[in-house]
Amino acid sequence: MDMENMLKAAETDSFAMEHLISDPRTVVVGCGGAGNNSVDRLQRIGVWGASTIAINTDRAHLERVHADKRVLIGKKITNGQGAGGHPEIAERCAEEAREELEILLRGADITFITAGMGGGTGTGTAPIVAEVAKELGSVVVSMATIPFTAEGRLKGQRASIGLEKLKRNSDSTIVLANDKLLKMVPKMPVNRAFSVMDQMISEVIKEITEAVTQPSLVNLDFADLRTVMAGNGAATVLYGENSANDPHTVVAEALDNPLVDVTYDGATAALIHMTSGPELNLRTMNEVVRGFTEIMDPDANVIWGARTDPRFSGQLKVMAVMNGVQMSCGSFPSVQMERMQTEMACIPIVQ
Ligand SMILES: Nc1nc2c(ncn2[C@@H]2O[C@H](COP(=O)(O)OP(=O)(O)OP(=O)(O)O)[C@@H](O)[C@H]2O)c(=O)[nH]1
Ligand SMILES: [Mg+2]
Repeated sequence: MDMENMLKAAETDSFAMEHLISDPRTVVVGCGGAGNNSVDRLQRIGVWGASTIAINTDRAHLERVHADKRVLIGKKITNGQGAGGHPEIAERCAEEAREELEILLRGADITFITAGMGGGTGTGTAPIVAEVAKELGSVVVSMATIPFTAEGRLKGQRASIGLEKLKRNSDSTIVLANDKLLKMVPKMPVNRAFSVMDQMISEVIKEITEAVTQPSLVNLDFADLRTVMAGNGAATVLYGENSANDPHTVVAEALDNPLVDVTYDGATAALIHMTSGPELNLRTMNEVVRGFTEIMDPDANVIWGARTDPRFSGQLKVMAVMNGVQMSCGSFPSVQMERMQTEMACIPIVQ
């Protein structure tokens, strides 16, 4: 990933947005403080064709957020003051608002849900929002961050439990570890580091949406997305950007930079999308796709698309969503973990 550009974009909101075609209908829902902040950033960079919804139990936070719709839930339960780190309180708020959620989410073909796991509202509400969207027939792609080790053991445990529920209710759950920010932007104050994460989340949503909505050289469509995302798996997003002359480096860069610790063997599906200048040729495309498939399960379902854009002349940008990856237990370093044999779930050991 080109960190320089990512940082610049995070700070200036200058990331150029093309207009998206609004079919299929995309809805992005941010749950809780972190989710609301990601939606706020997405709204600022402006994904045309995707509508945004911010959901919170915290009125003060919600009032600061830019979104097409802002929904305060559980007014009688939290008095608009947040769930105070209690996912079970937030769950009650979401259950109470179920009908309202159904009205908001009806008609969406793709629902992106974003939340920071570890607090109350995002952890408690995101799985219920996912469940409602799924029941309405939408493809549900969740993007969840897991807390910094430094945030402590309790948050790690809450995050782990919330993430399992979210995974169960989503077609695909993209996990991003905040600790990865320490490697990428170690000296950055925490608020700005969070804004880098929010920027990444926004860009992934934009990339996936564009991959299926914008006309491409090799087209991906909504049915492809549904195929790749189905299966209740954990997914990771990989980004690489470099010279178009060197597709190997772009793929290596992408594979070296997962936003959570994962192993790729056994990965069941991937959606690969590349963008390059008009000179993009078949050989480059082939090398990129081969670079990913080589490290995946031989039976993996790989779907890919490509778009040319004069602004990317000489450059090659690759984004891949890999589904069914194994999340290493090291991803929850604040909690001692044990890997379950049968499933990829990580369960906390309470000492
Ligand atoms: N990406 C991102 N992550 C954040 C941000 N703020 C907090 N986080 C992470 O998200 C986790 C949950 O925090 P919040 O989203 O503020 O919590 P909440 O869901 O609003 O929960 P309550 O306030 O307890 O109701 C934290 O433990 C952090 O790891 C943010 O602005 N952006
Ligand atoms: Mg909050």
